[in-house]
Amino acid sequence: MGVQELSGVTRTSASTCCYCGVGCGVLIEHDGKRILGVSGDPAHPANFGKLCSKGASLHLTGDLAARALYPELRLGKGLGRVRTDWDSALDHAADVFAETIRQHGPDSVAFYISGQLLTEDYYAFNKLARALVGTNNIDSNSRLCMSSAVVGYKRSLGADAPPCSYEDIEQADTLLIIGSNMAYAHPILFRRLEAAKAANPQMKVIVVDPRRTDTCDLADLHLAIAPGSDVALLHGVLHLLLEQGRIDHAFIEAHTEGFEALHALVADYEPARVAQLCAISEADLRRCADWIGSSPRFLSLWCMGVNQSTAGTAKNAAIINLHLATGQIGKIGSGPFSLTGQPNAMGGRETGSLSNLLPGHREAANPEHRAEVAAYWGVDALPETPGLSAIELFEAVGSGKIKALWIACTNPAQSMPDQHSIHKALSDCPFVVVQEAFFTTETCRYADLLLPAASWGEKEGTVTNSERRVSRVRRAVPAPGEARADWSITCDFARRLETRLPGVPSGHFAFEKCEQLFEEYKVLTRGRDLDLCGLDYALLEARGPQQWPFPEGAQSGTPRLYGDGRFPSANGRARFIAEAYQPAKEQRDRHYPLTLNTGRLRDQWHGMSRTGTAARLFAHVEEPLLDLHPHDMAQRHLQNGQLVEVRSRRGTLVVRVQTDASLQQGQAFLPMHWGDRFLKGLGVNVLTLPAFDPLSKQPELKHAGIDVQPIDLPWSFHALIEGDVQQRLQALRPLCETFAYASFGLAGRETSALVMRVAHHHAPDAGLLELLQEQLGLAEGPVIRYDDPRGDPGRQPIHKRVRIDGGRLTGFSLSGETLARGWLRDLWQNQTSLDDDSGLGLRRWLLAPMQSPPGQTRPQTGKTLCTCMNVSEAAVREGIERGCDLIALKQNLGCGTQCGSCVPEIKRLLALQTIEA
Ligand SMILES: Nc1nc2c(c(=O)[nH]1)N[C@H]1C(S)=C(S)[C@@H](COP(=O)(O)OP(=O)(O)OC[C@H]3O[C@@H](n4cnc5c(=O)[nH]c(N)nc54)[C@H](O)[C@@H]3O)O[C@H]1N2
Ligand SMILES: Nc1nc2c(c(=O)[nH]1)N[C@H]1C(S)=C(S)[C@@H](COP(=O)(O)OP(=O)(O)OC[C@H]3O[C@@H](n4cnc5c(=O)[nH]c(N)nc54)[C@H](O)[C@@H]3O)O[C@H]1N2
Ligand code: SF4
Ligand SMILES: [Mo]
Repeated sequence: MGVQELSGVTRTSASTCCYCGVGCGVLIEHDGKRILGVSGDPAHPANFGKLCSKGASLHLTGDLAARALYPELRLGKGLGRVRTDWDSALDHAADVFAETIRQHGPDSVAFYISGQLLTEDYYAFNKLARALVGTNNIDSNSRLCMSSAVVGYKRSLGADAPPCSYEDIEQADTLLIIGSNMAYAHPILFRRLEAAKAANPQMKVIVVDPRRTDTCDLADLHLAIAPGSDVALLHGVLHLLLEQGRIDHAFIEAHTEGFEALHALVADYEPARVAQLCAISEADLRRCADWIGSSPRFLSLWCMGVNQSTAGTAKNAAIINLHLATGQIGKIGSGPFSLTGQPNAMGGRETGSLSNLLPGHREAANPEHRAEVAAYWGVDALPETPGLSAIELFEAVGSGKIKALWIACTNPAQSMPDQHSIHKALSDCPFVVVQEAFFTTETCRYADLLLPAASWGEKEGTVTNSERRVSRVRRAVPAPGEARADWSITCDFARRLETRLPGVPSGHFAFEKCEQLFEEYKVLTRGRDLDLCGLDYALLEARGPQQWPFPEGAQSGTPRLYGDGRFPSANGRARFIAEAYQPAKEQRDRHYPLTLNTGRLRDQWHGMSRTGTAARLFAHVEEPLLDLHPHDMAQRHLQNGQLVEVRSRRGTLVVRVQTDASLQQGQAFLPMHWGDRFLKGLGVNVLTLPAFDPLSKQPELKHAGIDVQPIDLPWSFHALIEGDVQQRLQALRPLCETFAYASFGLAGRETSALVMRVAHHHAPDAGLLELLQEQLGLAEGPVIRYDDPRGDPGRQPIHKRVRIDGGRLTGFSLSGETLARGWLRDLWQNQTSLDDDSGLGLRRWLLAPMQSPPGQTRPQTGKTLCTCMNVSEAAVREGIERGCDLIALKQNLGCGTQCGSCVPEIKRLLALQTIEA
């Protein structure tokens, strides 16, 4: 635990992965200055030493060229930012906030924060907003993520607490995985499930997802329901359970209320009707109900396919209804278990970091709760005016009501729906502060004040994972430049604001260590459902991560809640919620005949500020691709790889399209990761809608009506250049604004290269092309060139550049005709010598108009399945053709032997092969 001396030079510090809500323990290897490696912490009860492809490559992320290193201040609207010092930066921020509050009141300012902050950071922001500024305008990106689950747990059970433990996933007999692609999004839990199912083949796994994802690899039953029809399905299941008498009347009687209304409601959800609403077979619906009803231990897991919906809270309630009706809660291997997305989404909920909450699972709208917190903080009162939720908050920024906005640890100019309105709001806002670790994000462009934040490996505190387990995050190395820990920035600002606001006592933010914040915060949980009072840093140090509640004097944490059937509601009973199925807001119609679904890729994280610095994380999926069903492709005469224009009611985007038979007809899928930086056109959320669930206010990011049409862009440009990828991307991206299509990615493993793809209606003028070549490092130096600028009628002018350093290709650009991009890239990737005999022979083909020279193998471009062992899909397919099974593939190629994230996909290829054979 903690820091451990190894060789005197290299040390390890135990910490927590900064990506998903599984909350895996990592051991950071470092020399006190730089992070050298990571491995899974064998002692951590979330992962027992395993890491997924993202966690295992953490040490490769965080290119300093992308990091925010110094505070920067904009000199005036429309002007650039200049470097400043912390004192000037925070004094200026305090001046502007104080003046805005004085002139327009406390609700004219707002804080938009993140589930990736640590609990201590969160607490500091909360106290700042509510006690010092006096506003409830503090919301977080958890609004886009977990807020439907928060409402779900509170409405049905009385408190926002996922009642289960990871062990329960292993102990269940029937698992309902609904709206979660845990193979990609919670890989280590999926590994645990894989192992459990292998040990207990009787275990039944039902996956409910409109797409056939890698998670379906473990499914005994996949219900590819129509998007948004979950409530109909769940009511249909309950209908059947009632019909078959498979409900727990004794439990309902003793521990719940409201069953009659639900009983009456689900009477309408007859199997035939439900099968039709959900577009599944009645037989599959019956099988699903059968397994759930006959299972001694039934557990459900869910995530964004449930929460990100205008019916998100109804979906959550319908899941919990099933558990209450069958008494499947509070027992080993059973319960409703929402998976949290971000590493500290839970901490945000605990500290009250949604506008409607207060610390310690309290409500901002509850006068007693406000009074309790105000008394503890030593202020007269907390603000009564309800705070704004993310979507409403940015609307208020757009309409000018909010005049000073503080954004920390989130990138709304990429991740919020309806990006046109978000970019406009940010651009119009008089004062935007962005507290960020990476200056490269879309939101940083709008920062009037950019504050550099310390990030993973450089800061300390605590996080809570999906199973309510509090883990320590530890610092291994100092933060780069002048970056500082979030809590310390927030408290420093707060101290300066205290002196500027009239009638405000000072001394509320005199924290010198983050531990003091934890100590102050935890008292606010005393006697409440999440009681943390028995925890402190010393205990976490000595005994490792612990699950709450952990009250003072407790000997251990609490793995499972509600075993006694008592719920934290006013009367101790859980509540059935009876709400009818409501379809998604945007249904397919003549103008928008497809439904756009969005979600995660295996190896990328959100807006890619961090994962976008590690070349190997692009190897699985290299560029933004829109997936369409083969029928929808054929109907539009689309070929794989063709560029299309995607149009929704809010915006358009140009991307390449690919056939994906895992989708149903009428559906499209775009990964959520590509924003405006890596893809011209404000990214995927230019298409999505801001409509939200009436209770949770969580937007419907999974179902947008779209249309897809081919777009003819005859001029294309493709370049790859080794080295300085972040600087080059930063310089090249603005030059692409005039093109119809531009996207960027990284390539390589030990050395990285920037890959750039552009297409347009016609060739750009010579000046712009020259500028691109200059920024690519292909305008001068050891560059061989070919120019055919004539451009016969119907033809594009052709320009090629190949850079050779030390006898090796280090970059190229192809303009007008890009056929050779695959094999040129192979030359780079394989570090082929262009100096030896065969290399010299290759040289004359470098500029030739062909896919690859005669006698050369076809270019091997294609995806890498196994990121850890660098094994391509092509190699796996070849192995399968030679007759290898999974074990042989692992032995021969090494794929799937490290983190295991690629195993479901390999199994899918194996299954495909069997079908084809
Ligand atoms: N690799 C990776 N892992 C991550 C993240 C990441 O960025 N990258 N982010 C983390 C975060 S913050 C989160 S919130 C989680 C998200 O984790 P998940 O929710 O598992 O991931 P998503 O891909 O957003 O969506 C899950 C699935 O919902 C399905 N879906 C869409 N519409 C519906 C519907 O109407 N009903 C049902 N039943 N399913 C539907 C989609 O097809 C998709 O497969 O992942 C976390 N883990
Ligand atoms: N279309 C579509 N959109 C979605 C979703 C979807 O499924 N589909 N999912 C939604 C969900 S569930 C989520 S959670 C959001 C996520 O959306 P965002 O919150 O915008 O996602 P990130 O890119 O992770 O943003 C976190 C930012 O914090 C920065 N950062 C990292 N570490 C630190 C630190 O220690 N301190 C500070 N101050 N900054 C740091 C990172 O560089 C990054 O820019 O996206 C939502 N948007
Ligand atoms: S599953 Fe992967 S991304 Fe999630 S916490 Fe574990 S190592 Fe990190
Ligand atoms: Mo999330």
